[in-house]
Amino acid sequence: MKRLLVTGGAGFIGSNFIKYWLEHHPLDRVVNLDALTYAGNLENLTSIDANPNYRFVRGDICDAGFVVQVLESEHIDTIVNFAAESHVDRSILGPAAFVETNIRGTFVLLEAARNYWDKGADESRFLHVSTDEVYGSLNQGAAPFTEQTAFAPNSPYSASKAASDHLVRAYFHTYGLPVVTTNCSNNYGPYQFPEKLIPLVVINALEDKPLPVYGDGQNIRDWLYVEDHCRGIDAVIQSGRVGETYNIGGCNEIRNIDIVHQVCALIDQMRPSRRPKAELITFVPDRPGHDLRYAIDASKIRRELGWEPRYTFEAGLADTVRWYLDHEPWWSRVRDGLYHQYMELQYRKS
Ligand code: NAD
Ligand code: TDX
Repeated sequence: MKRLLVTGGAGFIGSNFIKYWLEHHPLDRVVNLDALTYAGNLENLTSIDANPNYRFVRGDICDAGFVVQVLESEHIDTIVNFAAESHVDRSILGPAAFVETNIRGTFVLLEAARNYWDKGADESRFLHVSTDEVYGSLNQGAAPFTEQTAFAPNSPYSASKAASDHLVRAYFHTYGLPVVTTNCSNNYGPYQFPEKLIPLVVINALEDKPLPVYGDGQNIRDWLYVEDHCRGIDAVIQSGRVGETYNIGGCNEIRNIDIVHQVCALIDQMRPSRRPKAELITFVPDRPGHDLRYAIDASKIRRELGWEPRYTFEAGLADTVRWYLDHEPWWSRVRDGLYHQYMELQYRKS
């Protein structure tokens, strides 16, 4: 039986992960430590509220005293660090929070784990959830990112994640902390906050608002259904080699403009209206420093741990669009006053 501390468990991937974990490892205990920023939402977890093996604690990963107290009182043996500021556009508008949570927060967690596990925790493990964006941008035709690709982050977000990955690596080499890092490509699926491309486009299309495509829409991301990411993290927790990093990706490169067209076609089909949704597509000024292309070589995790994505993009995207159609109260509620302020600031030039 494991005792997990999941940080950032009220966000998109963290909440999917906690539900995945309790379903597949029902005897384990999961403590969810989350600050409930704009991106954290306990509504994502109502289905497990009553599970006696689950507990939510509100707190900040930068608060060392609080983190230590949770580790000790819950006898944590496994830390899964999702907590982060995660949106590239927000990091361009205001990078300070990214430095604070992503770099200092990870440092605080590492220090707390080092001190706590030094007192004798067997079988302990610190899994740091990171991103493919630390590797920078690929030109067309360049080979996908491997675990050996040199870091070249281009946004304040990716730079802060790269810094945290370096700290995690250093805690293994210097202190022998049992760390593993996963670098995953773009996730999509239920409960993703509607500032990210896919949910933003779905919701704007449903409301007949412009569908903003940055630049010429030719940028490419490698999309992975969130449940496949959760299974990858599970495999690395169970059997990943300590001190290693594992790339996780869908082998599924798609141009932004094609994604937007696919979302429009799904909505036209699932909720027919007089005007095809693709008519709402609006090209808007590009994201500063916009990375052209990400692509993951996931052969290491496939070879060592037998992980492979199970969802095709067609199936995953259709499920996702259906989920947003069926969960209007969820996305209506997460769009509070601060969300509208952010949207105004981000898309004001459009
Ligand atoms: P998210 O923004 O949806 O959720 C982040 C969560 O962290 C929220 O619940 C928020 O309240 C919490 N949080 C933020 N600051 C905190 C703090 N100081 N202390 C405690 N909790 C705090 O993010 P996501 O998309 O679920 O991403 C989760 C992790 O996965 C991040 O580390 C991100 O870098 C990484 N990642 C995301 C993707 C993706 O496509 N979304 C891909 C690869 C890696
Ligand atoms: O309105 C938009 N229009 C647009 O063209 C938005 C929000 C995005 N885009 C483009 C920018 C990207 O090329 O779509 C692509 C995807 O954008 P995001 O959903 O913001 O994701 P991205 O910037 O690629 O980063 C995501 O994947 C890696 C996550 O937000 C990160 O947390 C993760 O590390």
